[in-house]
Amino acid sequence: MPDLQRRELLVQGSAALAAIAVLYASRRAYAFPKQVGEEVIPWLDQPTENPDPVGIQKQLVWEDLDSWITPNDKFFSISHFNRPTIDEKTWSMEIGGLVKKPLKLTLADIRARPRQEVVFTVECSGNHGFPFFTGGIGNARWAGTPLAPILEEAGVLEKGIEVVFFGTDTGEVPIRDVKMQQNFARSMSLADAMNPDNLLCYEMNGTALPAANGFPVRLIAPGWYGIANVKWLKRIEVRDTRFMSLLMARDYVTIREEDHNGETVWTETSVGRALIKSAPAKVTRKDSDYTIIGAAWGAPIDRVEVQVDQGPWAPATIDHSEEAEHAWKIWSLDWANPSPGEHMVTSRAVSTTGQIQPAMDDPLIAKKHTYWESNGQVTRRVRV
Ligand SMILES: Nc1nc2c(c(=O)[nH]1)N[C@H]1C(S)=C(S)[C@@H](COP(=O)(O)O)O[C@H]1N2
Ligand SMILES: [Mo]
Repeated sequence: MPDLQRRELLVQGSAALAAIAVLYASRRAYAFPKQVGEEVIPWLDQPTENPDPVGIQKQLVWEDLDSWITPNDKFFSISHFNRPTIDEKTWSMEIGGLVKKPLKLTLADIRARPRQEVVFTVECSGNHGFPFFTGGIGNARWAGTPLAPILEEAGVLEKGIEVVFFGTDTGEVPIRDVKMQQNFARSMSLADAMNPDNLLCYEMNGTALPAANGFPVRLIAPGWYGIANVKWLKRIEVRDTRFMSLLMARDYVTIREEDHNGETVWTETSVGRALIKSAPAKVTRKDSDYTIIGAAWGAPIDRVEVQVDQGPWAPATIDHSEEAEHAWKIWSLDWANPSPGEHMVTSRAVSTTGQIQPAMDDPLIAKKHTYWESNGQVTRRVRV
């Protein structure tokens, strides 16, 4: 699009936004808690039956979202292999590979180190990639000790560029006719691993990590998709080449068609950092007042806009009562006098750097051939 035309559209766009802000007066500053006499209207479109109730547990039921922090007993969990039960008395973790001084840490050693907390929304990158998988997300206060000083203490050697995190869980990994029993493993570049936000985490919302979420110790990598947050840690290893495990280089790979001057280029990238996203959580009714409530995450969120049916995008009100850099933002919008019948509700998040959550027909989403990184705009159907 020529620059001038684009600018004109943007100007018109913001004028339109101002006009409809009056139409949808966003009076509700706090989305939670539920107000007296408020009723939740269930979405007409519901996820299909979970085909893997062992691997995928406790998905978020969006209509039930009523707190910024997701309680542990309602927090989703994913396991690709088995779900190990670990005895903390015999458990310890090694930090080895290309380091001057390999370390072995018990849970007590890790707990004795400086404590750091982060409120971080974990989303599985496959969330919204399948009709049965729309609740692979939760927000928790994680506590542990920073990883970087431990790597520093071990002393990464000059040629170390990659840090591999091995879980205790194992599963069968096939390549052609070769089958191997391997540990769950994911890696990060040394620079990414040294991020001061990364935690060797042993606590979730004030209690020991639940078994499903990685007891006794997991990696918490704020700003990354769920897959990077390796649970049931067993060993951390520094290596001198990129690590091409199942979950780095074959599964959890995003394959896209990109257009480069009329020619198709196929890109294949390993899922890593989270992407900007939002979703409507629920529509509530109190007497004749309707409210749309939702969440936005994956990038520093500037604003969220909501579209009903094919109408204009209306600015939602962000609830600033509970916020953190790596946590979802809860938003709401008063929906004045919806006409009786079925409606479609779509949200889109805009980041502080002007990134907009892509529409489902944006080439970023439409030309993506794999499930992961499904951060396209979410549309829900509701009858009022
Ligand atoms: N060891 C290990 N870590 C793992 C997984 C796993 O199967 N094994 N699943 C990953 C995936 S795909 C996701 S989305 C997150 C989910 O974290 P949760 O189970 O605590 O919600 O854990 C990640 N860490
Ligand atoms: Mo995941």
